[in-house]
Amino acid sequence: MCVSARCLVLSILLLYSSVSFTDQVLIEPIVSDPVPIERDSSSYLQYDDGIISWFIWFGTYRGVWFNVEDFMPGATGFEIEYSEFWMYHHSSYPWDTSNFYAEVWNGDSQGPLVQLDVQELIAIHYAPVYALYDPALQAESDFWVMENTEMSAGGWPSNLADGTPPLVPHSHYGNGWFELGDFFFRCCGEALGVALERVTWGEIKAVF
Ligand SMILES: [Ca+2]
Repeated sequence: MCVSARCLVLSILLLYSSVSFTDQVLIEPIVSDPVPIERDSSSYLQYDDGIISWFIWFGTYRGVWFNVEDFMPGATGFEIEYSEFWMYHHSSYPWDTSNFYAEVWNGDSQGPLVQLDVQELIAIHYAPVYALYDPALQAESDFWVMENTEMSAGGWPSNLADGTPPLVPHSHYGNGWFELGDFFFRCCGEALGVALERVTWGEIKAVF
């Protein structure tokens, strides 16, 4: 089954239940983050635009490839304090389990290579769940935040995506890039390399 056949447009379904969708339905964006999150001064990385359009349960693994330089040019790595996952439960497509593995891997666009962490989380409908890392994970400048659904028989729990595809896809559903938008997988932490350069530059200025 193609990926679009397993994705549903939330608003259309909720507002126009008589619509018979085939492979794809026009996207009608709805609300942004329903739960504002208090964030500290750490760097918060997200590719999604905060406006939900899709939910998806295709694939055993679904992940977002983060390139820290998209957010902080010159960064050589990222110290991850927590990752964040947004799921969506629809009564017509119920989850067979709420449990999933939250995984972090080093790796670039070619795919995850070295696993840094795995934790079992319990998904909540339309609210964030977090994997906390103490001590923080030392990730390279390219890494993946992933949902592993192997506890489910059908790729559940389903996760959210926005409806604004980036020029370079960053969301992957295991068999290919999700080209309709960006998954709501995010992370927070500190960029590595950038601060050091600032300190070094400060010292140089002081000396000369
Ligand atoms: Ca987007």
